[in-house]
Amino acid sequence: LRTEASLHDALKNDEFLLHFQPKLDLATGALVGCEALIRWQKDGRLISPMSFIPVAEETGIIVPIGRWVIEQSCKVLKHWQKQYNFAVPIAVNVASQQFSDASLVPDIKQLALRHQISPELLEIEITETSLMNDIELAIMKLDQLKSAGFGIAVDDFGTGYSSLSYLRHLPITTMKIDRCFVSDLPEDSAIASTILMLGKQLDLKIVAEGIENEQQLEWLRNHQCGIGQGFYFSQPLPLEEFEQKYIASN
Ligand code: G
Ligand code: G
Ligand code: MN
Ligand code: NA
Repeated sequence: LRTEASLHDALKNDEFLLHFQPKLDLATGALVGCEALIRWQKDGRLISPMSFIPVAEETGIIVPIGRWVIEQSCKVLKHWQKQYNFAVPIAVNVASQQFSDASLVPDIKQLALRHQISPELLEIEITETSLMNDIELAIMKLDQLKSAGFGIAVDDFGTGYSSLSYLRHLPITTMKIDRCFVSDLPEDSAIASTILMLGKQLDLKIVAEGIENEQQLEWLRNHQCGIGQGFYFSQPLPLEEFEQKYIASN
């Protein structure tokens, strides 16, 4: 039952966990970051966020769940520092309802401070659509986060309705090309080319999402896309597996 009460119990009983998907430098293959993706472990099964994030947003319980994701990411960063003397940034997804909540910015700052995490190691991913809900307020919040040093990525770029005139006022650091445009590659490359050009003009890092095959990778490499993510490299992995594959070997 994906109800507010069951999500509340899941938080209380510590039933959420994070999987991590690597982001790789497409020129060198080096690990440059990862995305944290929540799962709900219930009765021995993993439940996808697609089946509970919408309810969490409608009921408002996304705020404490999102806070748990950020705090858990801080703990993992701390663990990597201690255990491996190594760290790459962790990107967390911030839902629209969570971004609108007044507690978001103070929460992130407070959690990073409490866990002594350098803000550069935390990146928030916000969809274009969430940003455009209230563009003035979004700019204000992102300014606060960016000036504190946190990374800010626009997720699923190209699928929303960003106003290009506002884009240059958004204090973002990264644009993530939505995977629907990557899946069109190499045959249909108009949108991917345009996003890459735009990102270059605005001096942003570009991440291609959803890379699934060699042909897509080749095209992206040849068109100076800096960073990539997708099943071709790796599915999102449980923490220990991610560490073994990408952190411990460094
Ligand atoms: O891993 P997949 O991993 O199946 O994620 C499905 C969807 O759920 C994606 O749109 C992803 O952005 C979203 N999602 C995954 N983890 C989180 C999270 O921690 N918070 C929010 N708000 N969305 C998440
Ligand atoms: O919405 P967001 O971009 O945060 O969602 C991340 C989602 O994309 C997760 O569900 C993740 O499992 C999924 N994902 C990551 N890489 C790939 C890929 O190569 N192909 C597909 N179809 N999904 C992917
Ligand atoms: Mn994302
Ligand atoms: Na995305």
